[in-house]
Amino acid sequence: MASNESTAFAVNEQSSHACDAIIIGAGFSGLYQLHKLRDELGLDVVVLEKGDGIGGTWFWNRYPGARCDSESYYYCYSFNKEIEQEWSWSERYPEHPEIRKYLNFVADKLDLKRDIRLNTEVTSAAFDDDANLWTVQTKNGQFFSAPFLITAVGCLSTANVPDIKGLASFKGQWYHTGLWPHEGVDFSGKRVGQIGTGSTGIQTAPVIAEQAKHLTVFQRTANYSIPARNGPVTADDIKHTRDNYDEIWRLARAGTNGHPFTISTRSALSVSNAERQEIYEKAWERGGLRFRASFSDVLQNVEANLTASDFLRDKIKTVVKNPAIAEMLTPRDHGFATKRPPIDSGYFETFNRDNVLLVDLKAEPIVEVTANGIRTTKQDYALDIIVFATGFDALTGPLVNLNISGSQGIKLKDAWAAGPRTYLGLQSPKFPNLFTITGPGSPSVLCNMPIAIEQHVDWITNCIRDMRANGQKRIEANTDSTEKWVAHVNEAADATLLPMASSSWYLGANVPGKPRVFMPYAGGLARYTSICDDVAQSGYRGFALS
Ligand code: N01
Repeated sequence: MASNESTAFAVNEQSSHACDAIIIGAGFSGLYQLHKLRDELGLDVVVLEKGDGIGGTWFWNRYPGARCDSESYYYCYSFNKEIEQEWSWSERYPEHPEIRKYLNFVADKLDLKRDIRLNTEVTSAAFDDDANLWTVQTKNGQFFSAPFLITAVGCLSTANVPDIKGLASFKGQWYHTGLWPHEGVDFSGKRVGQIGTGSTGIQTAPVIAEQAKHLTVFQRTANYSIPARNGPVTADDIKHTRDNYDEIWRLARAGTNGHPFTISTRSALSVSNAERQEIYEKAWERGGLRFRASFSDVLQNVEANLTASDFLRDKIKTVVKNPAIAEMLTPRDHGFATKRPPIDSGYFETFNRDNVLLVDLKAEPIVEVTANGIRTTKQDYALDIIVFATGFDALTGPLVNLNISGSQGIKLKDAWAAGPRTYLGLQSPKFPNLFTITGPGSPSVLCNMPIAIEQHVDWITNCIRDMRANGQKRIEANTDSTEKWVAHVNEAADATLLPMASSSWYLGANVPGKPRVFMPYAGGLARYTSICDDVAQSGYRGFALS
């Protein structure tokens, strides 16, 4: 292990900014954390943001068709009545520019921007054990130091571009959806190849197909998808949600996934075939992620899951005209919602278009990218543009890439070499005073994110408040409590069907070489919140405070 001296920075005092807390990232998490620490606790806080604007995931994900999968009226903050009552969404599922507009509205309303440093990419962070101080270095050579460091870097922010032979030789343009050019991409007259059919690929393919001369979709794993049924939000809808927000937020916090609807208490196996079909039909017509809530055991019982999977497989046949293509698009290797279920606007219909071709990569894997396109084991596909909708190094990638060294110089990358080890998804042993918003081991990506974020930020803020009130300067997760939490995260996942999808990014399976560990906490938001509250009330059981 490296000594503390070798990893602590030699800081030039003049270039260093000292404050009470450093937050990395200016998305939903960073903005709310800044507000809480600065405006409620009165701390001196700085937010360091790599992008030249705020918005986090919504700053980077500007691919065609990028919109939220949670409904707009609850994909927003719940902590401020004025914001809640003043803001109006235009669509059931907001598109990325509208979400950025919302976050800018919030940031302006709360006067947050004065404490956000844009174009400031963190390149490393190191903890000084003697001073109980974090020092953060940025790409432009600045240093920031503070007793508390809070990562608000998102769960899906490190692009996963597969290492395909020959990509550098491609004469056309290629893009990853999570790093989309702000000026947009002109697809007109172009032959486009899209790799990936997760939530992103399913959102973007219909839009690209409308704009491009030709689209080839390279599919490795067929996916389920539910129609989003997007549409405008009416004045009546707005009035209804504004009048009912207290109940909406109560429901969202009381549930498993931070959505303001309850999961049915009935088993899919407790009703007749006809009744089950009718319930699924209604959920299909309503659209969106709520389909999952049709029965209590869709994600708990293999037989129950099969009823939902079969219903959705049949729907593909009714939409896609060519039976051979419909079969290629039909998922057979995993049950519905064991991977994050996408929702779509015309995805399966896209394969009825004359200018769209589907390539099954299981039957003909990619061999290489050539100067002119993609070569599979069967043929060459000529392309002008390649779109990588290939997902992210989820949950751990954004944290490990910060190059964090904790107590006695231990690197986060090494501490997590066999998979992330956190206590409550909030802290890791040997990384004192470092808090992670929606980190691995917390419900995070299994939830409606703003609600999960608010719970984490509130807990972290209360913890810092309590520490300051008690004159404590250091908090660190115990190894013992961390090991127990990691075991509990596994138990919670094993009580569901989620670990069954072997190619899921929840398991890190999408990134070659990444350890296969189920990362988010699947025990539900309400249960998780009560565990976190109980830990705090017990005087922070499982943490060492001094
Ligand atoms: O990424 P993914 P995503 N060769 O990892 C394929 C959130 N999100 O960006 O399944 C060929 O799900 C891969 O194939 P396989 C949401 O939580 C939210 O789509 O690994 N193919 C898969 O088809 C979501 O779950 C919104 O076999 C390769 C695809 O690429 C998460 O982000 C919108 C490959 C990647 O799918 C990630 O979604 C969009 C290779 N080498 C996304 N490598 C909202 O609206 C990967 N693939 C909030």
